[in-house]
Amino acid sequence: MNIKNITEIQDQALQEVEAASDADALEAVRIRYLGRKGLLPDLMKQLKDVEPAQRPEAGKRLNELKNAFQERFEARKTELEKAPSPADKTTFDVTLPGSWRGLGKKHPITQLMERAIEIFHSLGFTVADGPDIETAFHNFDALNHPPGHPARDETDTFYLSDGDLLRTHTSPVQVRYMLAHKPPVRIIAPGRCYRRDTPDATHSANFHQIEGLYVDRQVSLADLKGDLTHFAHEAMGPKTKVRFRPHFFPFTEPSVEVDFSCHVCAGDGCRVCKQSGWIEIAGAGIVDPNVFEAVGYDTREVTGYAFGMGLERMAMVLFGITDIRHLYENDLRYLGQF
Ligand code: 2NL
Repeated sequence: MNIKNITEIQDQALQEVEAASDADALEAVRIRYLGRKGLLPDLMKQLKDVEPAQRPEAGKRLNELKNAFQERFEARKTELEKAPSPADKTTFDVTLPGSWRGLGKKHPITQLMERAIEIFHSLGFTVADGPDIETAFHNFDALNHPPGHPARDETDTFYLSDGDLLRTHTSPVQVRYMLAHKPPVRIIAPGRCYRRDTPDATHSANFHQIEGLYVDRQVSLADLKGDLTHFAHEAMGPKTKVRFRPHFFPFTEPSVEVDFSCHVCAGDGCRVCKQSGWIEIAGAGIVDPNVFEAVGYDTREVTGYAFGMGLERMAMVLFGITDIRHLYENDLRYLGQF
């Protein structure tokens, strides 16, 4: 040990004190130099080996080192205590561009439902809704499904233990509406429906329908044709053709199935319409008098038309979706395309 040595150690020690970036680092520096097994106590012990002539000077320099260290240590400690914590120091650069998280999108079923509502709204329809859990009366009896009708079967309908059920169509919404309002009626009932189907590419136990009901004096099949044709032109383009084929539904008589000309090939025949040129869009008909009797409407005063369409089916043909399950797997990369 010599005087030059001590000066170098002092320079080094003071630099380290200065460089300590927080209280813990500073304490570590103090322990390294002044701690019981630190460098300074060690140097003090070595004093006895220094040449007697130089010993007083060396001792003095060691004391100076200790004092200088302690002084810088205290100063740095106060500095760090006053300084804001690293978290507080984080500054916010208001000129940086924000991070882009991408826009959300409506589910294709929601998009279709909102568009259909908009179009029927322009024809004077208002939206009605009702419960998903229904009574057998509102879902079946009032809709001319006699006891023993196959749709009522436990293999087709989800029943609750009290005999109520998950609605199999949105028609009970219209039944409730008619029970609560006198004619005329012009409503649409969009919503979730449930059927006990085994899921596959075209069947889901949970799907969406939009139904419409128009009741007034002298409502006819001509009104139904005109309104659904207007809907076709608005939804699929003004060149869309519409055709009605005879069919059967328990709650309408006569009943029809409604086809729109294929939006992909305009009727020429393609993969989407299975070479027929037509796509089946809705079921409809003139409300059966038994339905009006169940809700207390006078069948000598009023007639009505009703229709129903499945939104998943429509989404599949419009958007070219090949498997209904894609609509419910909620892969945002898939759904974001529509
Ligand atoms: C289909 C067929 C249809 C109705 C729904 C209805 C409602 C009342 C009275 C009479 Cl309150 N009818 N709804 C009528 C005919 C067909 O839907 O294939 N839907 C996907």
